[in-house]
Amino acid sequence: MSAETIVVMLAVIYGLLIGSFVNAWAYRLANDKSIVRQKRSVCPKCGAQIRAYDNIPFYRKKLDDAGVAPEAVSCHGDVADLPFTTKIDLRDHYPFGMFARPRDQIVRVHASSGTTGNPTTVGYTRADIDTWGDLIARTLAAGGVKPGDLLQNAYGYGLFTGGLGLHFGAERLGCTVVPISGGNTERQLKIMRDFGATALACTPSYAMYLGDAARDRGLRPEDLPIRVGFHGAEPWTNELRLQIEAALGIEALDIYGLSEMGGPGVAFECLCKAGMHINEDHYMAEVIDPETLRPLPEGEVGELVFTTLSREAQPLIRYRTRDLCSITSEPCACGRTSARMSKPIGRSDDMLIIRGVNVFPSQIEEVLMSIPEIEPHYQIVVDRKGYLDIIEVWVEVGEDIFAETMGDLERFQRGVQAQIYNVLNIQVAVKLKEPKAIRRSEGKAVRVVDKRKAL
Ligand code: DLL
Repeated sequence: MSAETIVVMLAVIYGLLIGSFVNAWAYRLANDKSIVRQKRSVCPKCGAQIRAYDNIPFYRKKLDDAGVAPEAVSCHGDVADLPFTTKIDLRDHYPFGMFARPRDQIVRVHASSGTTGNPTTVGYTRADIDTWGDLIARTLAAGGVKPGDLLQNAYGYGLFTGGLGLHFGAERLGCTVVPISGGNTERQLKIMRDFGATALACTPSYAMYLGDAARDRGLRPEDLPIRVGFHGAEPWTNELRLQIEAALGIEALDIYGLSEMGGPGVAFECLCKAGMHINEDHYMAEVIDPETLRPLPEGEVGELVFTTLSREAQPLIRYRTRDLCSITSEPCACGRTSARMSKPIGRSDDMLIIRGVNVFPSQIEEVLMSIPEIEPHYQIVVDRKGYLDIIEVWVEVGEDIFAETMGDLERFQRGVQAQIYNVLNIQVAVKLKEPKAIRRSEGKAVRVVDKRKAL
């Protein structure tokens, strides 16, 4: 073999080696998920989806099963192709199975009632808490609240997101917060006047209760320093708004949220009171038909579905809220450009909201069925006394129980009430009924009679 031939062959081999190296490098670049992800995570929608896929085994399996690989989960992908998440999914992964961050990065946990058994837990990283504070500050500012205002926070503190959610947001804005929590109306009215509260946060039913209580004590709206109230956690009407405004002499604004999305602050009303502005920089909203599960056009009433865009601890993809409402992107007179949701007009499941507390009839059934003296016939009767919801649980008991003394009967009744309280955290009145006293149904049993006015 001549020297020239050897040189040519070496050059060819060298070229082939270099070529395959360059190819492999180019291939790696094109396929390296971290590079693809870096590019994608610029878009918050993709960032959230990839965080969920990468860090939550539930989502990895769900998206894999649906044939939606992370590559397909892109800015250009249609969110309608992604599977939904439900409260049952969260309950099934109780307590921390839906967290995308290790437990030592979770700085807070809240919880809300689940359909049966376990509650659903909600985790927050430090950044999540900061974002939440920003969203509540934004909510309060939209109602004209400024640094230096004094917010009386009568939402319940604890696992419920209302109390602490409003608390940190108001501090973030620079308000003075009075963490009075719910109840003790006498003290609420005294503190309101003595401290000079200029803003109020509580459920709409409690705001009305406070208004009535003030009137009963001879207080006029102008005797109360409050200018504005932020009322949510339960459905309420514009008629009730007018009554709260008249009773307390305030602007009464709606605030919407749910534990699964982090709590209050998902959407808020501005002073135009023309629907709630959705914080679209943090939550992507869709309205779907609860039967076909297909997205509905703007303006049509359906079930609200959210995808979180910024939550680190618990990103959720297409979470079905079960709240029925419509969305508009028509400009608002306030100048904000975000889409607005209507007041929720009901739910597509059987969850009841009693004085702001979520109650699933199945939770009550679980308690009742664990008590041997109670027959499998019961009815939950929900009514409204004044502006407060009341709940009675009628249960059938065997003949023999009525042979007991009055004292024994009352003790039994109180025992059942206490067991329900332990699960629901709200007081219910248990009424013992004789056998066959509860009307039987030929079809579906009527377990819940909701006598509150249609919303
Ligand atoms: O209720 C969070 C919240 C606290 C919102 C304080 C506003 C103020 P959950 O206990 O998980 O979270 O209940 C969420 O309550 O799916 C709706 O059915 C209902 N809900 C919340 N806000 C409103 C509202 C809090 N403004 C569930 N209007 C939601 C109607 C509301 N329903």
